[in-house]
Amino acid sequence: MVRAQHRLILALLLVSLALVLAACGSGPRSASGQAAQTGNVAADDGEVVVVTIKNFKFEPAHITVAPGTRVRFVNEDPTPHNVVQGTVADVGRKDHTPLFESPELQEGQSWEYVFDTEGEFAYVCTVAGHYLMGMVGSVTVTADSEAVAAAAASVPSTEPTDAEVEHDHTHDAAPALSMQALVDAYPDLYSLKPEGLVELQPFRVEGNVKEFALDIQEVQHELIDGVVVTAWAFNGILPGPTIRVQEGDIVRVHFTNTHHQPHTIHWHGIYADQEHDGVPHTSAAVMPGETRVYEWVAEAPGTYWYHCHVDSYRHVDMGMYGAIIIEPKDPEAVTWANEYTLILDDWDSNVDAMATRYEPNHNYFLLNGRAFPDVPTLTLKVGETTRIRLINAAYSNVAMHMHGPSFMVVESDGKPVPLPYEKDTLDIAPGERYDIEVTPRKAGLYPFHAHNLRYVTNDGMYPGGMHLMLDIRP
Ligand SMILES: [Cu+2]
Repeated sequence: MVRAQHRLILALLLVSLALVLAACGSGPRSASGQAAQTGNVAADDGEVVVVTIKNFKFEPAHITVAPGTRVRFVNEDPTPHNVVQGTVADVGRKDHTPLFESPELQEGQSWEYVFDTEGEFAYVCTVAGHYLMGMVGSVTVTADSEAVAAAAASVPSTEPTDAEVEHDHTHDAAPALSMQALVDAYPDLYSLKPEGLVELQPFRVEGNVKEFALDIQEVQHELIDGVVVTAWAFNGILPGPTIRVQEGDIVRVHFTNTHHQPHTIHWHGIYADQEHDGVPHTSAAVMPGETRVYEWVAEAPGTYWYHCHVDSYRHVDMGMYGAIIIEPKDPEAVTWANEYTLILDDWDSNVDAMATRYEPNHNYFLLNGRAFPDVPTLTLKVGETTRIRLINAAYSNVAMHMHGPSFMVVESDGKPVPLPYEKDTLDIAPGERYDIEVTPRKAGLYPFHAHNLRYVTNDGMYPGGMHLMLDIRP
């Protein structure tokens, strides 16, 4: 009852504010002010047209209204959205000053704007690249009553929706499940590898069809002891679990988006059908709550990886990646005794994942999601060949240098190199993979590290970053 009275008083205040603004001349104006996010404005002050924000879309995306119409934007998504005047090109310009800009609307919140002058008013949602997902709309304001009447047929009624519930929808990240805890909880599904990766087993195998399940979780992840960041992590771990299959397998991945952002999975290096390529604009994004089954054929043995392809600069940087290993069908083709996979990544421990402009300044450099000294030591044996699969998920080239034994470069991007060659320093471009083989002659402890020396620091402190030790045993 008290709450209802408050709403009435607030409504009266807002109506009087609208009247004051109306007296101040022409031009679109916000009826409810920048701070008001709830839709409790009296509906009898001029016409109200409702635009619903749902499933990352404005509905209807285009409306035609008469001057003086109040447009109410109601967010029905669990994800925060906003309404900012401008086209996608406009909002991409740093000097763009929007004519109107709502605050961030949480689920159930709404915001209103009065369109007074005739014209075309484009708008987008600028939250975390949502306009890339098609969150664009426009309002045509015209005094041509016939045009308005024709458009009105497809416009919802002026009745306000019951969207006034203030919903506290915070996205507090869950603490990361440690890799060991995940393996302990689901021993049939996961196995922990000595290089600090978790391998995912198929939940169903029928003939050569292997089916895997991935979801996406916002977790607290520790880069090094005491440095905890928010990550968007496949199955709650960083890197996401490794998918290991055999040449000729048909791979089906059931991806459930258990996160508040749209995502996809792109299979980097795999020649999937277009609809399974995981690019939102050539297939489809997987919206929060949706499940999509990706299918592709493991055509050629080698090292590949998967990553999200929505707003990639942000989503890959937030940790949405994992390794794919396709084993040769012929077991004789495995000529190495032992193997490790290392995924290189760079991280900004201060970045705001939800900022409109995603501008990371990487200050941590990771091997399998962790920085030195919190990375595993790799064990090798004199006279024995170890294959190391290197995947660069970072945004810069990384020159990996091995002390002690040099190595043979045997494969690149999942293809055997025509003539294997010997190196001690290997430049790996973003997205590239190299398989190298080491057959040490002497026992000892030898570093293997990025020779971009900024990458062997943790937030400027040496030693750290992309650095690990090879423990070569007799
Ligand atoms: Cu994503």
